[in-house]
Amino acid sequence: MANHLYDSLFGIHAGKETPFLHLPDGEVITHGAFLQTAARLAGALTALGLKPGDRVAVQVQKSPQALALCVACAQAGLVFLPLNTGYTVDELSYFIENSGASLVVCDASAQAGLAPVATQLGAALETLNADGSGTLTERAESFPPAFDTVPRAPDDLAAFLYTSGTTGRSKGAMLTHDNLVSNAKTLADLWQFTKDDVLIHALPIFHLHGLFVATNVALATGCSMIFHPRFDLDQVIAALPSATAMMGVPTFYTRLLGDARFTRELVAGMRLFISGSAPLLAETHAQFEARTGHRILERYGMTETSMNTSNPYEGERRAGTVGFPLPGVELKITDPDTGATLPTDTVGQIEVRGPNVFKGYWQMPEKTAAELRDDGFFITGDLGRVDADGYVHIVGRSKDLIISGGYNIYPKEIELVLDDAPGVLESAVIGVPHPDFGETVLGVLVPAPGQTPDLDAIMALVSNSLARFKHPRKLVLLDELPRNTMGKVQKNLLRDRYQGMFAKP
Ligand code: MCA
Ligand code: AMP
Repeated sequence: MANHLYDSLFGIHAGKETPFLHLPDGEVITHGAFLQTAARLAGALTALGLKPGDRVAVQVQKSPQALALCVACAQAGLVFLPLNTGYTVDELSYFIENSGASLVVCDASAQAGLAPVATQLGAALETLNADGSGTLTERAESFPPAFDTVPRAPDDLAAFLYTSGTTGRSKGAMLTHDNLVSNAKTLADLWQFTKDDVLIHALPIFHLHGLFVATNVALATGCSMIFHPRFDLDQVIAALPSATAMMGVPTFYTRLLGDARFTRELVAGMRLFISGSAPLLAETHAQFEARTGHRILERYGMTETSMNTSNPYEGERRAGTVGFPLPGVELKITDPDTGATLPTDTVGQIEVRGPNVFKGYWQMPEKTAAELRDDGFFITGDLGRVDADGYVHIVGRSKDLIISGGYNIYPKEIELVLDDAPGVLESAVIGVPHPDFGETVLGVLVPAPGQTPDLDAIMALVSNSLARFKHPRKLVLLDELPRNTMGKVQKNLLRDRYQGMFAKP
């Protein structure tokens, strides 16, 4: 048996001296050299005693070695579990425990904090730093640059990506080899990538967007990537004249538009700008076209499903829509109460089915059953409609979710911390419009009778338990939360009340 992911996307480049990664310091890593690094890492992982199907939890800075670690896991039949570099030890403990990870790989600076957790949970701990050094790299050096790929079937697990839940408990979305392979091939074809493309990669690699959409499309076609450690406006502007394509979240595009150096001439060699992970304002779409002559191609996806829809490459890219279902993906709009399919132009819940749809949530059969129907349709939690021309419009979310700069934040997780804070009776966390991040987090607190909560102390409490990107940008006090007759907090009224709080000056 072959190894579906490795043989379909990664290993096909073995021995090729074609450029794969262009680094900011001018270094170029070829496909062949990259795969040799991955093979050495696969050797080291196997020698550590990891067996096919074991989970490898990875919280490291973005680097070529970090990307090679993902490939090494595929080659060795392991399940790669990337984690946001901002997560606190509290958050990490949950992921390591819940996934039953056998190995944790972290930056050396996080080693002291994580060692007790790893020991307690029976996981080995290795380091991998932003510059590629670390104990794992040292081990890998003694292994050969080739590795006997472990057989894996299309339905075997390749990755776990945790997504937060509306109850505040994160769920491990189980992605199979074929989920990743099928989506990468479809997208590479649809977006007309070729080996001559040069893709700007400034996304983090702990989310599906940067880790799989961008990287796997590049690997599926053998093109190269300008690989930036993070989105840095100056670096991206410097890279644009040498690039042909870019993938980003809307904040990338609004930041570029905010810079006078971003001109039609600068992007003369570009053929494609793709946006996703959060809604792109029609206003941004129009400004972008006026400035550059390019119409941004917006697409829609989820951790659980990879990409579902995309605006067309050749046809009209319609602002405010996410285009058509991808080839092989079925999409329907259903009534949230009955599950019945709704007619054209009627708003309902978006459901999708196809080879892209994940296998379920790790060890959470009830949650899986609640969202993944027996017939294979996945209930996305997004609300939308399909217009008469077939374009999908996302009009809202039935899940209580904030998307800030492309990061998903589940209010419940923050409310649980705020509700426990001294002097607080209850809280509601909402997303309000923000000029840079699209939405940002606002915490609304109701003081306990006769008490005045210390907002600075509460922010300190939040910092200890939650990653920085989840922190409320502001906390406000309110005498009581608006509720409907059923007693449910009416967050829409709160959003209306505070919507102008971070408006542009
Ligand atoms: C950074 N901070 C944030 C965010 N990013 N806070 C809220 N939301 C964020 N997205 C914090 C920083 O820690 C910092 O805190 C402060 O906010 C300001 O940082 P700044 O320098 O402005 O931010 P940055 O480092 O430039 O990052 C902004 C960013 C980044 C470039 C937009 O967030 C980013 O790369 N986002 C992409 C996320 C992504 O890939 N999403 C895909 C997931 P302090 O001031 O205290 O230091 S969704 C997905 O994968 C699905 C499948 C899909 O459809 O794609
Ligand atoms: P994640 O948890 O990272 O998988 O986030 C997936 C969610 O991001 C989707 O369910 C949508 O709510 C949102 N999303 C992704 N792409 C888009 C888009 N182009 N427009 C609006 N929302 C999007």
